Amino acid sequence: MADEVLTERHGRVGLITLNRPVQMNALNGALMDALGAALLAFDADEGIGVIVITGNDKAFAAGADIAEMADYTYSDVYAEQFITRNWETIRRVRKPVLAAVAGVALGGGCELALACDIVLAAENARFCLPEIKLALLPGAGGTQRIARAIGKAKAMDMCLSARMLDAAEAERAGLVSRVVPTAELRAQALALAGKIAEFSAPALMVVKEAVNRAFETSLSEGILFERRELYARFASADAREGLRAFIEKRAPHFIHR
Ligand code: CO8
Repeated sequence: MADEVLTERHGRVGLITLNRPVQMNALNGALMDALGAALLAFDADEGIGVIVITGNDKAFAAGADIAEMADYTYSDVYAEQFITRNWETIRRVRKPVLAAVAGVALGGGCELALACDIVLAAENARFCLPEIKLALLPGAGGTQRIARAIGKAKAMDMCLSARMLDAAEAERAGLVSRVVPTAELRAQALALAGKIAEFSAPALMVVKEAVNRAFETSLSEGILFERRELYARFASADAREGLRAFIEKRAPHFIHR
């Protein structure tokens, strides 16, 4: 099997590199299946705290593989559970997932970044949802996540006119959290992920779940969920250690329990 994704470990960070450079990392079924398997493997690995997904300098990913989709019929996509089969995997990952985006993040590539928890962009990053040019729509969560990420006006502009955002505008709009020099993207992504991965793993999972709850529920239900999770933290070894370490003016030693 070709290596559609490459995986590396950097301390407590699991790095996944999308690896179809000749096709600008177009997201065919094999790549998405491999990405899902790599995500689940890192998610189950107690030695990993944070997962980073990246591409290459030219392309994070240029979208769904157009050649693969060209002859799809309704029966094909229904039977194969297109999108559902491998994109729902991303939603099952409990650890923080950071997208490190250089070059183009188009269509499904932009949607993949949107499905991650933090998006770090290189100065040369470009974000676009050009599916309308193919008479399709951003169908891997794009219409829903882009509206939540950047608001209706810009979301409609991107989806209806295929307008491209450069890294600076994407940061202003709230699609990405930080912009870094292109040559430093990988190092800065690993450094940020490494810093986060030192925090208590179960606390990170709870934070991710709680923030994501904000998109799924009312404010009062979300706050109730948050409060219960805060109470539950007091039953954890790591919260006890974090509080004690502060009082004792020393660095905490988390055991991820
Ligand atoms: N699918 C398949 N092949 C692609 C794709 C793609 N999305 N993008 C690029 N390639 C291939 C090209 O065909 C070319 O191959 P070849 O050399 O064999 O002709 C090679 O990659 C290099 O591309 P270019 O020669 O075009 O390189 P340029 O630097 O001139 O342009 C671009 C790069 C701007 C990325 C250009 O290739 C482009 O516009 N690509 C298409 C972008 C696009 O429309 N993406 C949206 C696809 S639709 C989609 O994502 C649906 C989302 C919902 C479902 C998600 C499920 C995964």
